[in-house]
Amino acid sequence: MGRVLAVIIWILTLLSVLLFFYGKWWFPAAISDHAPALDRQFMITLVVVGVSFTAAQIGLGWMVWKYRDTGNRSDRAVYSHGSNRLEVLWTIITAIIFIALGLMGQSVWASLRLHDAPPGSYSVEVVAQQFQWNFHYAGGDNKPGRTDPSLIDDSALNFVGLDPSDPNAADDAVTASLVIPVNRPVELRLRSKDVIHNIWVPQLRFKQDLVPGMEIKVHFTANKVGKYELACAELCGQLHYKMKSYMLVLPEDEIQALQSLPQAEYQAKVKELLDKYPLPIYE
Ligand SMILES: [Cu+2]
Repeated sequence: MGRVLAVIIWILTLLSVLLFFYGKWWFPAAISDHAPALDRQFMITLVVVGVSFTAAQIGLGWMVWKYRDTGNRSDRAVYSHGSNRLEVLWTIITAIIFIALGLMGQSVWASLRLHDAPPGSYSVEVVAQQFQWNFHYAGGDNKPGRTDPSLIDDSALNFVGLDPSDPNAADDAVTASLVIPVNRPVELRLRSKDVIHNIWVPQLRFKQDLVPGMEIKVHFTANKVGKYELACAELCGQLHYKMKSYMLVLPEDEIQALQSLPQAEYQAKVKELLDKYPLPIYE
């Protein structure tokens, strides 16, 4: 029985490792400037963890094989205290590996979150709520209108609390889809009206919480025109599944044309563009 169990453990290990080489259900093709660095880091982590996993499972199978019940009554089990020296050694090795992986990955993470967005970035305010996304654009003047939480009125469709008396607000638009230019840094100012939400576009290799009471600034550059699915990746309530939207990455001239439109036409144009661009095909 011991031998059979050992062989099953080894076969299961081999099959689970092979699944990673099979390549299906893997990441969709990336569309952001930081994605190659992030994917490289992910691959290094996967290889390190994969090698440790395989080694641990081979060792487990070997133990099951070696110490199986041979029917020999004199073969009694003995209690072992283990080896303190070995335990200290593998704890230190594990700590070094994980701290090193963390240090290697932090530069990409920090470049998107801790540094200011480059000048000339396209800025969008993102206001999440149960259960919809609101994307607030500054319009042709590039100055977002003043917002005030006390002016938020969902029944009047003022989801972000835009102040109509502010002249900068006159050309602003708020839509349920994220529309950004291609090959230009984009800054998102992330806020939430109620609970923690999370903005995620798999192709961007980008995922970030939106936390009530905080304005979190992040920035990235998308480099491929198209339509992509955008989801809330934080279980935020009963209708969490409804927080699905789209991100449109547009050529600069389409963005400029869009920016000059008043709110109602802006909405209609975004709808038209959403129909124009197909979703990427997942292999
Ligand atoms: Cu949500």
